[in-house]
Amino acid sequence: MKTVVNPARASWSQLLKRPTMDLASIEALVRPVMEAVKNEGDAAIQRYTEKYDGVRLSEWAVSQAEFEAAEASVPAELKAAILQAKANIEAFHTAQQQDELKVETMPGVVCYRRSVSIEKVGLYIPGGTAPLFSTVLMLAVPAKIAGCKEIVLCTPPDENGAINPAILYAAKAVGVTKIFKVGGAQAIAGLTFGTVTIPKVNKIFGPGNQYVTAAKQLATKYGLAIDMPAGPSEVAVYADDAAVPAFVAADLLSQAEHGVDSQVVLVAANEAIVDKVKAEVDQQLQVLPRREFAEKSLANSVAVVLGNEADAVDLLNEYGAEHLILSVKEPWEVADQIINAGSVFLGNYTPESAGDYASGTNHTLPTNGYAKMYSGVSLDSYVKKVTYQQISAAGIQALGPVVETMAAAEQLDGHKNAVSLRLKSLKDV
Ligand code: HSO
Ligand code: ZN
Repeated sequence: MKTVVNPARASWSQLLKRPTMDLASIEALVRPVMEAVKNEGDAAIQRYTEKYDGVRLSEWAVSQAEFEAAEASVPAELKAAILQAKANIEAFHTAQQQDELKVETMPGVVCYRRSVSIEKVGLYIPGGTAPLFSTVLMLAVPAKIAGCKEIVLCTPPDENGAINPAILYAAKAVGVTKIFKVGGAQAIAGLTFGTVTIPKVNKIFGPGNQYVTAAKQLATKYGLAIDMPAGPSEVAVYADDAAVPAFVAADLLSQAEHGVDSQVVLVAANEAIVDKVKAEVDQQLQVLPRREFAEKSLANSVAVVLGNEADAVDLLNEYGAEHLILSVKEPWEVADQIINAGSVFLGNYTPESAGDYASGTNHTLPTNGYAKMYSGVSLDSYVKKVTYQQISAAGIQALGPVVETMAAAEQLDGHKNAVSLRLKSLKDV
């Protein structure tokens, strides 16, 4: 992790550059998978599962017996933790339900907007080195609260054709019952086109490797929606003398351990803080099981010393971190000035891990600077807003002439007529 002291503003964007992803070359690999699933359906899914997951399955849907075996094998302590996390995530996301008011914009003209759930959603849960059953909660809890009719979950099988029991337990606890042992681009393709086994959905959610990310991007070209463009996970920590160096180091490492391409940024009020944090990082790294991942991602990372708080805030806003931890004396004062971040963690006792698992906020968040224009997953991600209006006879008499004038000026007589006929019919009464 290199350290830069008071860098000039002109150098910030170079300094904060994320490792670039070459999506175009990956897209070339993923496109044939999408096409094959589109044309051959389940046969292609089976072929790719055998090729990439090393297992030939005749049945991809998780059976009742598999759910029961998972239920029996997850330790009681983990079950209780999952249920507590679920309750907190439910509480926070239920509070996001809003009843919108009916507004009478003019006498007799009533406008209304309502949230309507997206009917069919697909949730992707990656396999790989860490089984992210927490992501099952993050994606399925709001889908349930929103009232999505069909919630389909895809996750890759291991070489024995099995799925991590905690993933199955979490899915069952939330009420997802359609789970398919299919991963990678072939899973996204199945959800995009539908096969005999896998239902076609309207929107796909969830993290994944670069193949999954590229496949999700392609899904949008076939008319589906996706949660957001995804990139490697990241955290920025802003530390002043109120920070505890050991805590800051642990927070940096908790994110760095995700993968070799994770990014961490430390912004510190002075150089002494950076030195203390780095010493702690070195020490904590020694005993970290995923040390190899963490070391590699730390090599891509940077510590920036900025003595002036206003400069630090500007730099953090320019970076737009997925997670931002404010380990400073007055965290709310700084937080109020933060405009670009996926999720903000305030004070010494608020590790990112809390939000990753159990505090209640969602951990599916915009990476790669997308925090500048995207929000993380929330209840809103699972609904569309439909507007309604009803105009009374008196209402159209008041509003009609306005529409007639505008329609005539746009030279759209058909539009004008739709109003004029009604006004005339009212005059005739
Ligand atoms: N930090 C990850 C989420 C996660 N962490 C899941 C642990 N499990 C992306 O926000
Ligand atoms: Zn994490």
